Amino acid sequence: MNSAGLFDMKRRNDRRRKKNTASGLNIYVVGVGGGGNNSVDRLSRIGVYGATTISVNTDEVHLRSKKADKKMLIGRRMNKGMGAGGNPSVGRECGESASDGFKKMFSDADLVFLTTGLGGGTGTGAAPLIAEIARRSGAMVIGIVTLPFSVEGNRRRLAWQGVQQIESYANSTITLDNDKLLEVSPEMPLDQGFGMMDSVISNLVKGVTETLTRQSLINLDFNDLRTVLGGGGYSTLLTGEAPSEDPKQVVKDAECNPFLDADYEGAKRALIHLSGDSNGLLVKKTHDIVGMVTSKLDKDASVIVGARIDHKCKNKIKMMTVLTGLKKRNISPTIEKSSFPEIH
Ligand SMILES: Nc1nc2c(ncn2[C@@H]2O[C@H](COP(=O)(O)OP(=O)(O)OP(=O)(O)O)[C@@H](O)[C@H]2O)c(=O)[nH]1
Ligand SMILES: [Mg+2]
Repeated sequence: MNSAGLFDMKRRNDRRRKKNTASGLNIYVVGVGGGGNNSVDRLSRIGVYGATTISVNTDEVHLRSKKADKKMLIGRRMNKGMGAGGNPSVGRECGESASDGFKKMFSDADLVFLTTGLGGGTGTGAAPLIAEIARRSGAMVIGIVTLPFSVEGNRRRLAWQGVQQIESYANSTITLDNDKLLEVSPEMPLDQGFGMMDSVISNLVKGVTETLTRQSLINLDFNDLRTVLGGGGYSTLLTGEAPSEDPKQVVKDAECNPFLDADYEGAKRALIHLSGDSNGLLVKKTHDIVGMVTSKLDKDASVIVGARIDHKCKNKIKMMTVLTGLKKRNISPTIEKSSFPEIH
């Protein structure tokens, strides 16, 4: 059950929230565990305007080697900075030992992106707790999680339990599947394959953050995001780009992204953001792209459109769309819920 109402009320009532940025929003991107730290490292290297990146891990050596604005080593007293050894209960305990630190960190948070590679000990154990603390602090929480390869055995089962726990606290959770890498590029070196996944994560984080924090032609504000993410149901994401002369190709490109489930038929809410240079974002082209997406939504869907001129998009149009209120998850477990092992 998602206790959205309760948590959001906390935010509305909290008048002590400090605004640390020009946009007035405090946005954090938190990577938990090895996979999560790798995603934050790649995102920190690309740079994301308007957000603070934070890496959280139980593994000191890995944490030290990764780039982030802030780093938090959790559970050092328990495991001496050596990781959670694939055990989510250990990961959770390490998270609990740092819960005051998380509460303090999120005390001024408006939006938290939480990213983790599920299936190991730290991410699977600590990320649900971090989602809960962020949400109880009054922030909106977007989870972006990856599932381990099926051949990783029991990790896949643990990961699904992690998905369900994160979903119960996050406003919206997007699940990516490492197995897709096998379909898309079986011969690619693993780090490059993970890099492709990370670019999906970066597109979402950068797209949403910069949409909220940079001046746009059609501005999206935080309440727009709240409207789209706040209504329950499952979520998915589309990102695509195409030459400005062929605007409909932008949607086709997004729908063909092998890492994302393009089945968004009947979605109840959508946030569609377009960027392009001044020759690209013409009225008719914008209209056609938005129309292509909305033709598949529920007939009463609420749709919020944003657009920004970005001179870096030379002769290109880019789209980033968050779709929510889906009846089914973008990826589903292949095992019964009742067969999940318990995390104690
Ligand atoms: N997409 C992606 N998946 C990763 C990456 N690194 C690890 N994974 C996956 O994430 C799962 C969890 O691994 P880690 O993130 O290393 O685990 P952890 O959360 O650090 O947990 P412990 O090491 O047990 O404390 C693995 O089973 C991999 O499938 C990465 O860089 N990208
Ligand atoms: Mg680890």
